Amino acid sequence: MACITEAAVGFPNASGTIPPENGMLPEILGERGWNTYMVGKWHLCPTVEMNIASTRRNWPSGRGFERWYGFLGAETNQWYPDLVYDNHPVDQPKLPADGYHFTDDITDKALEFIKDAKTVAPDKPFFLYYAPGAAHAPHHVPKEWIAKFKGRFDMGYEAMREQTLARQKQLGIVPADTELPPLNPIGTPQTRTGPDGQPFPPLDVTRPWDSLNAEEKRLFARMAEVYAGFLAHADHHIGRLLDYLEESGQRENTMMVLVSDNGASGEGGPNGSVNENKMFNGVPDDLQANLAMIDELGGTKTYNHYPNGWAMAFNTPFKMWKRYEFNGGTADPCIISWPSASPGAAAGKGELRHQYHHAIDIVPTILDTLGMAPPATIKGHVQSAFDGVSMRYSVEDPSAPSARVTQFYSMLGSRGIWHDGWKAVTTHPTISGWSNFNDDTWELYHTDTDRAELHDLAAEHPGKLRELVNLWFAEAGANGAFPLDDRSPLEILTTPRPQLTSPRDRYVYFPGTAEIPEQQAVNVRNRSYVIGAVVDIPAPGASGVLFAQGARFGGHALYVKDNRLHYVNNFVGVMEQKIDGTQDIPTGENLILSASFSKDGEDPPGVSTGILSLYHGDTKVGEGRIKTQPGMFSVAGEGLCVGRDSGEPVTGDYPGVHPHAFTGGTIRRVAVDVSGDPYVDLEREAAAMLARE
Ligand SMILES: [Ca+2]
Repeated sequence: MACITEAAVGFPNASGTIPPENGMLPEILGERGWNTYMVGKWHLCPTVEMNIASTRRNWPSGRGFERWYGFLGAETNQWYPDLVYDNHPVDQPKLPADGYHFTDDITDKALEFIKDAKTVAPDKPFFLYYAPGAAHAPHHVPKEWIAKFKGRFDMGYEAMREQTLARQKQLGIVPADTELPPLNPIGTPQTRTGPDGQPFPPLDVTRPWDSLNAEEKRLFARMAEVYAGFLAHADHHIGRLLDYLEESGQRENTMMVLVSDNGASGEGGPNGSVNENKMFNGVPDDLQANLAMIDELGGTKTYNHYPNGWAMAFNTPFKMWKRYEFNGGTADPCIISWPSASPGAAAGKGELRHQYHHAIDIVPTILDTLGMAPPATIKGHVQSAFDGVSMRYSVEDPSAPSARVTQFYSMLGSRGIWHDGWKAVTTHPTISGWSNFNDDTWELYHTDTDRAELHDLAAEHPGKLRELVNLWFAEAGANGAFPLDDRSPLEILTTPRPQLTSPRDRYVYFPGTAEIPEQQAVNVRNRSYVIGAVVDIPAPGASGVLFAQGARFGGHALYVKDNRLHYVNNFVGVMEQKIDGTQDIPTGENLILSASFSKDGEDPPGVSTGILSLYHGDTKVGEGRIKTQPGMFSVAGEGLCVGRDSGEPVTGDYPGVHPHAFTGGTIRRVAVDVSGDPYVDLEREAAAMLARE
């Protein structure tokens, strides 16, 4: 699994799947008598399998977890999560207005799972994989948690880096002579262009704090306060798990491993974002619009991310962030609490270790601690050999040399390799579209002493650099890292990927079914479409959602309010384009209420513009010019539904209460036609369908 499923290109190891020969810990432990639970983020199955019709072979339940509760995709709205429970999507137990938050919810579930089995079999061991949405975007957290950090980031990101580094030195986390890299360590649009003259990606430029005006400083500092609140809130809930273990006498008999999954994220770009979906759609963020939302940050109206200056500060003392193979993208904290009975546990308490290790070393460490050999086969699949090694030796002997010798890295066009205390890394901007990988500049660092990768020794040690670059290619071949792919987010996200059924000209949906994930639903991007609902309305007063796809941060919906038909197209959360019916909804059976978008141009390229018309049967009752979203409505979740809008609503204009169900009539079905045929043909087709019933 060379990259996330949303960037899968279908080559071996870039298919969004962890192959069965790479067995997972719950698959191993479940067979040996452990109960196995997972809550939170999965993101380890292909998008084609993130739906109710798919095989569950790559779901947590297919990979050894007996019980699970969380979301399948890359991220989820923490107020309106894309919840799946064991084998099917479920509605959240309560709404944000009633105190719902995802971290709170999954922690309750984790405790429930453990307690359920402990009640029946107190001595049976358990394995829990707890992966909160925190602190991935969106940074959603109750206001009181944000307030705890008021003013704490006013010093700006450069000053914060200095304070953090000083504390790290005091604690002995980094060598005493560690220095801070400059902001913009790989260049700026002024200093660098691609091999074919391509621009330096503006997303990866950091604005110096003293170049910001007072309003920008206020906004950027608030974004960091929100993030800190989100993380502290998650920490609080992790504490609830520890409290339970303590109270139930299991604390000293439990091994705990705490890691983050990559460096802090630069996805917020130079200015941060109140809606990161803009980035995925190639829509620039607007500072004034963001400023206007400052008091909403962290709440239900934002899908927010801090500016990349904070990513660098939170990665102190490293360069760059997630997506990059500099240490800012790859170095993570790892805290291990050993069961008190394990060798060296008492000696290692509260101590630091400096040996080089990687996430792939965690499974061998746990098996080693349990005195358990990995199985030769799982469900008939012969298992691959571990590249990772146990870290247990380091507890017993802090001065032992690193048991790892080589670690290979490659991500979205950035490449690196660590070998025996040295590291070679390219300065290639990720998701830049620069390509021409043979022209990449490789830098060489002695990271045993230079953790911040500040002193490039490539010119001094060309032989060492050659050795490492050659080793990178050998490891890349062995790990299926080719082809390299540095295309833009929009190109990557809109690349066609497998669907369970081949694309159709016409999709028919029904009320009362599970939400249809966007990847498996009709694709209305950059084309004409007609949404037609066939309804029975016995008397005036029908109201609610006929069709909805997406959310506040991008989506569209057809609904009835005040006895009129309405269509709204929420363009990337930037603007709601609303078309209102000008006549009262008729009553009767088999009425066709529809919205027809006729594309007549693109502005800018890739963004369709055209006329959206509303109809009652064949009578036009409204029209207006709109533009439609070029990329996905949502990175994950917020699918298509009929008769309600699940999760976050597309608009605040709906009548009634969440999920704004259609009432006062019956929806027979909703058809979405993308054949490009004119409206009248659709109606004829609909009439023919009715005749066949
Ligand atoms: Ca929704």
